[in-house]
Amino acid sequence: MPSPDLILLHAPSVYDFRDQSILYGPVSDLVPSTPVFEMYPIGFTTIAEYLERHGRRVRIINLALRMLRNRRFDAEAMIRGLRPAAFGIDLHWLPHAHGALAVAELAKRHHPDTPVILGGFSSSYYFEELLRLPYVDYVVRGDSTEEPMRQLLECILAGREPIDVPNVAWRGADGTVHANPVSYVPQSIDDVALDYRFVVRSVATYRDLLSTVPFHNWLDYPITAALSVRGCTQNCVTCGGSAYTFRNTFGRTGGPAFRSPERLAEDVRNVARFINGPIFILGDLRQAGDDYARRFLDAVRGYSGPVIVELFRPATPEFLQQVGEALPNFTLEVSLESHDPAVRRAFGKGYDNASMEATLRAALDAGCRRLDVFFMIGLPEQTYDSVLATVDYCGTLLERFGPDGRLFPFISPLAPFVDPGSAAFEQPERYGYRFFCRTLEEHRRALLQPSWKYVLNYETRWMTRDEIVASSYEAGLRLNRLKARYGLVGEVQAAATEARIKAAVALSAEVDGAMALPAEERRARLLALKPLVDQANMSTVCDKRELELPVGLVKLNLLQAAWYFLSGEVRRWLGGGRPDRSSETCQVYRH
Ligand code: B12
Ligand code: SF4
Repeated sequence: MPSPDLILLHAPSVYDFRDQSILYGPVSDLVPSTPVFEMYPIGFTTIAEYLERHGRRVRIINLALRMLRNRRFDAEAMIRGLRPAAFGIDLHWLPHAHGALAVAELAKRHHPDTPVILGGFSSSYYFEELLRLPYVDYVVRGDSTEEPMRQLLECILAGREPIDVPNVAWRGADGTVHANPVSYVPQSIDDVALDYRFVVRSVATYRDLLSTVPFHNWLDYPITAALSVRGCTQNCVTCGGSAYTFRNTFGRTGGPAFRSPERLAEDVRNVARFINGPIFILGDLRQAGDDYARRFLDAVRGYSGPVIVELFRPATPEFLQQVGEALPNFTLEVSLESHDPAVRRAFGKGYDNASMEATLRAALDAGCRRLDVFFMIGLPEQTYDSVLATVDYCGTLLERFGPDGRLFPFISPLAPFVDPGSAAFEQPERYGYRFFCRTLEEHRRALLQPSWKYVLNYETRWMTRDEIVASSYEAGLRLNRLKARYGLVGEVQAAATEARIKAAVALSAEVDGAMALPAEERRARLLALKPLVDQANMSTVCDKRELELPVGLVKLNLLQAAWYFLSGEVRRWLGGGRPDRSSETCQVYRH
């Protein structure tokens, strides 16, 4: 088995989650991952594909997934046995603050001479704090690290300091921290690709399928995505991926980078050659202008597989008709955040209910297969009563649009963290937020708290942490009943969700009780609760399966995958490189 130049490791949120008793709560209900956040960043695949295209060997290891699937899987032993020229670890999502650092420490402990590189959005924000840790050697900043990583690897292999490599920060031999500017910020994403042949080849080379699987039940529900954009035109105030954060933290002053619409359409078709699951087109297609959206729809026209598109603002009936004609099997996702336009406006979205309701009507008329509508808890100006009024509004929407079962409302708390670098994190008073954690270390420690109430890094002027938790459970209960009434979930599933929420509420109270005990007693009490906590830790306020679209029985096209693997190898052997960079894919529900 060849020794890779770079091994990319994805850690669980909390490294020793299998031994800890933590009531995670509904922190990951609206994404495919479990609360372990086992999904690795799409960027792992674009980095790996790019480096391989430039002659390096890269391996991805999803440690989080391996640990989740097998209680006895020994992550430390695996790390000890690896021999790359460098380790790359994502601290992309802040909820990995504990796991990513623990894995970095293990990599350094067992391989003191092997450089440890951190990257991702949270690493970019906290790079100075990271470089004070003795087990972190480099941080690659920014939203586009493929080329900086290529140059950094060259330096590492040649034993040089990366003095002229853009976006890289590092600790020099004398312990001084150096930070090159984040100057590599490309304006197009046509030069990167999430290429499934990379994954297929990697599985064959390292004889290890599980390490590259993106999330827990992906093999049963292989949702993928096509990426239209890096950056965002919107300014949702709690989002660490807003235009504001991209400008201030990732050096993206010139606006988002887009993939050309024709390439994006090609991506959709390419993904479908391997995988029969739904494809999520990430980013509102109108972000780069109506012409971009029209060109994409023209290019993708006739693709008949399930495709999910998202809207960041209301759309015209004409636009939705065009989507329906081009993609006959489309699902629409839209985040209204709240029923109350004042709350929505305070969150950064300025549209009213009437224009969005007209959009929902038009989407149904245009033939969308499903219409997922998302609401959030923990927003500026949002009170406990306002959260429950949002659930009432879901009832109104279901009454108006719901009878044929295509409209699905979801509600979930903003958890566990308001994103670092977001407007709310940077100017808490202006937006009415109070933070319990500011530094990386404070977030790392917060993740070890015994229930999600204590993990939350914020409360608002309008809701305490207790109220955020209580309103989340109450809203979950009420929405579940509504869904049962409208036949969106079956009776058995609805009863199971109700029981799970009630159990979580009771456990939450038990944990609160334990917190009042002296340290030793508290530890014992929390450990005694662990079996119940583990049971409550899967989906909480809704069943994750509610988000799934039907997929066919044959989910992965193995023959096609094998053919691509072999054709790629033959081209490599003939020295022909890898001419056809194709599909950008990831796995998404709501962001
Ligand atoms: C698509 C998306 C998702 C998808 C996941 C896609 C995936 N597998 O990556 C879904 C919907 C599942 C998702 C889930 C979550 N997301 Co999200 N997501 C996004 C979104 C909209 C786009 C990200 C994207 O397309 N990136 C483009 C790809 C190509 O690049 P990339 O993966 O970012 O990687 C590049 C760099 O980040 C960097 N990099 C990343 N990792 C590493 C590692 C190394 C070693 C190096 C060198 C570089 C590096 O280099 C890469 C290549 O250039 C952003 C918002 C935005 N506008 O960006 C939020 C965002 C990233 N998500 C966020 C959050 C909080 C989450 C959740 C924690 C939410 C939750 N509580 O459930 C979960 C975590 C899921 C998990 N890990 O299991 C926050 C992160 C803020 C923060 N600093 O923590 C963001 C910024 C905004 C938001 N609130 O939604 N998300
Ligand atoms: S929540 Fe979505 S739309 Fe809003 S700023 Fe973040 S990435 Fe953009």
